[in-house]
Amino acid sequence: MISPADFRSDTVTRPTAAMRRAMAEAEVGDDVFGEDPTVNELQARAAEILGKPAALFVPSGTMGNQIAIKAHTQPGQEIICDDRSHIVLYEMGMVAQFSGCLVRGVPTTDGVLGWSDVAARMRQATDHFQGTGLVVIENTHNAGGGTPYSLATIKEISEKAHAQSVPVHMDGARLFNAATAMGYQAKDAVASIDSVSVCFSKGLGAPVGSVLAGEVEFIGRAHRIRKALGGGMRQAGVIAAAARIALEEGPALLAQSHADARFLADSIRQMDGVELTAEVPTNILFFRVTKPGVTVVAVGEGLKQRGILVIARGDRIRVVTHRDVNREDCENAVAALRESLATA
Ligand code: TLP
Repeated sequence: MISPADFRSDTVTRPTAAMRRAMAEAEVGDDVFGEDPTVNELQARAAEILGKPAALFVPSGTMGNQIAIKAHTQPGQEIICDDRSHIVLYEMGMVAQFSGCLVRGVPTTDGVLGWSDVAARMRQATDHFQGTGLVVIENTHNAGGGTPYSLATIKEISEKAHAQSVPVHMDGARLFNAATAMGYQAKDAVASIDSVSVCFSKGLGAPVGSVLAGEVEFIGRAHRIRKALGGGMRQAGVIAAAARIALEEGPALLAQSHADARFLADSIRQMDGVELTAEVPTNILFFRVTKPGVTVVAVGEGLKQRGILVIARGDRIRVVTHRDVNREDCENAVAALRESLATA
C-alpha cells in the first residue's frame, strides 16, 4: 500500500538518514550537570544564529513558550496576545495553570498584532489594576494562516512596550518560515524582543526539540523553570544532534514548502465548492467548504480515503506543506480534493 501524503502538520516530518546517523554518533553527557557537549554546542549555535547572548534546548515549543511566560511574569499579571495564539488555544491553559496570568486576547483577521491593538490593552499596575506583564507575538501565526510579521511591526511593538517596562516574547515556532517569506534574517526579527522560542521539529525537520533564547540572566531563570517542569533531559545530545542538522540545513528548504503551498492555494482558488479563508504567505493553508450540504468533515474523510491527510476541524480544513511532501503529493492532493467534492 502507498503511504498517505501527510499534510496535517509540518510536525510529521521524519528524521533524515543524516539525522539518524548524527543521533547514533552523538557525543553525550549529563545535561542536568551541563555536561552534554552536543547540547551545549547546539545552544551556543542557536544563540549565535538568533543573535541572543544565551539559549536553552527544550523538548517542545509549548515548553519553550510556557517557560518564557513564567520567567517574564508575576501571578495575576495580564498577557496581551492575539486571541487565537497557540499559547492561548493549544497549551492546556498553562498561562493560567502554571504562571497564574490572565490573557487579554486581541481579535485579528490574520493573527498579526499592531501596536494600536497592544496599546489599547496595556495597563500599568495601580491600586486598581494588576498590570500588563508581557506581550506575546506569534511569528508566523498558525491559526491566522501562517502569517509573518514585518520587521517594522515587531520593532514598533517592542520599543513601545519596553517604554512602558513590559517585555515581549515571540512564539517563533516557525520563525524561519517568516524569515524566508519576508526576506529577513531570523536574528533581525528578534533583535528588539526579549525572548524567542523556535521549533526544530516543525518545518526544519528534527524529530524533537525547540530552543528558547534571550539574555543570560533570563536563560538562567528559564533553566530552573525547565527543571521544575521535568525538562532536565540528561543525555539529550542524542536529540540535539538531529536538531543541529535541522537548524543548519532546514531553513534553506522552506522556500520550496512555501512554493508548494502557493501551488495548492492557486489550485483551490480555481476550484468551485471551496474557498481559501486567508492569504497563503508561508506553508499553512486554510480553506472552507462552500458547496451546499457538504461538510468539512466529509471532505476531510474523502481526502483521507484518497491517501491525503489534512486537519478537518470546525469550519475549515488546514493543509500544511513541509519537507516530507513534494509537488507530486500536492498535485495528488488537488486531484483528491476535486474528486472528494464531486462525490460528497
Ligand atoms: N503547533 C501544532 C499544533 O499544536 C497546533 C501544529 O500542528 O501546528 N507555537 C506554534 C505557533 C505552534 O504552531 C506550535 C505547534 C507550538 C507553538 C507548540 O509546539 P510543540 O508541539 O513542539 O509543543
